[in-house]
Amino acid sequence: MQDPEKKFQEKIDNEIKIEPKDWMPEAYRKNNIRQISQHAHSEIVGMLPEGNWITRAPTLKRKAILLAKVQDEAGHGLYLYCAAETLGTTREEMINDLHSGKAKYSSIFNYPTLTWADIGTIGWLVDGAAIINQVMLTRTSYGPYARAMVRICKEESFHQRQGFEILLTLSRGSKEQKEMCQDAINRWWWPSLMMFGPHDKDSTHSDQSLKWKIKRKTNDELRQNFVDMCAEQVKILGMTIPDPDLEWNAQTNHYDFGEINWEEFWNVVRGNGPCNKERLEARKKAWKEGEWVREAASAYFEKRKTKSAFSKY
Ligand code: BYC
Repeated sequence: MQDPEKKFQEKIDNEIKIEPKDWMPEAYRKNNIRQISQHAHSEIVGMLPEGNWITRAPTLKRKAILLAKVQDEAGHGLYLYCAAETLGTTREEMINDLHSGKAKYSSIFNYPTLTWADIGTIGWLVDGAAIINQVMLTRTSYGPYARAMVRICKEESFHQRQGFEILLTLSRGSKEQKEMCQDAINRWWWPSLMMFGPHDKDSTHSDQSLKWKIKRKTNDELRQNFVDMCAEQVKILGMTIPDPDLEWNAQTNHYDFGEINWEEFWNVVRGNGPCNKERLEARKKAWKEGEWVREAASAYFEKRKTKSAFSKY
């Protein structure tokens, strides 16, 4: 009989997706649960900074678009929780880990949304960074995660365009609107670069994730793709990126850019960013207040099960 680990690696090498009932190394299962649940939490916590602006969006049209975007994010979180559940964890375990601080979510959602331009900037930069990362994840080796990513990426690219369009409108507006636009870009630029995680040399999971094709590119490679994309797009806005070291390098065919403040990154990841406490409190409150809905849904499910069992006779 063939060694299961060898068979598993052969599948990965031959681009055959790993499915829930397939044999997999325990570390592969755990690494996927970690990443997928962290991703799901990011979608759900990511609804909070934008949700803050639903009642204050400047027009009815903007309000409807923002509402739809935030609802999409709830949907993304749900597909991802379901994908993680296929690996043997439960929704309850994942939520408990988020609430206890054991599970992480993206550092970016611990920054405040101070003006309407922040909503445009989140769409352009945060969703932009998410797409660069997630397009690669449509080819991740775990089947349910890869399939969830295909759908999420389609919606995400619409999100990015709507964000850019908000900024384009502001960048062509009054002096105050232009200043608001530049100020939001200044505040969100560096935290957006941090979304890709630590430098490759400091990444804990990269080697294993690359070997198992959970990740296809490294943190630094994806970050570079993002910088190259934004450095061009910002010209259309007539705005600037707050980095004096940002410069085209004809030798590497990429933009050079300045050093990230890693102390700030780890501080936010460890729970001490500007909004960490507020975000977790909001999630805990929502979970508690939704208890009766979960109970009612379970009771309805049980009732339907009993009914259909009897309807056979
Ligand atoms: N924030 O070994 P590493 C979105 C942690 S977009 C917090 O390189 P890995 C959305 C990392 O977990 C955002 N923690 O890790 C957009 C690890 O700690 P643990 C969500 C971070 O996994 C708009 C340690 O640092 N996207 O959803 O190989 C609106 C060492 O890192 C961060 C995803 O989650 C960070 N930025 O690479 C609404 C994409 N970076 O776990 C929603 C899927 C690193 O050992 N995830 N850490 O305690 C990934 O692609 C990878 O997990 C990462 C990190 C690139 C993020």
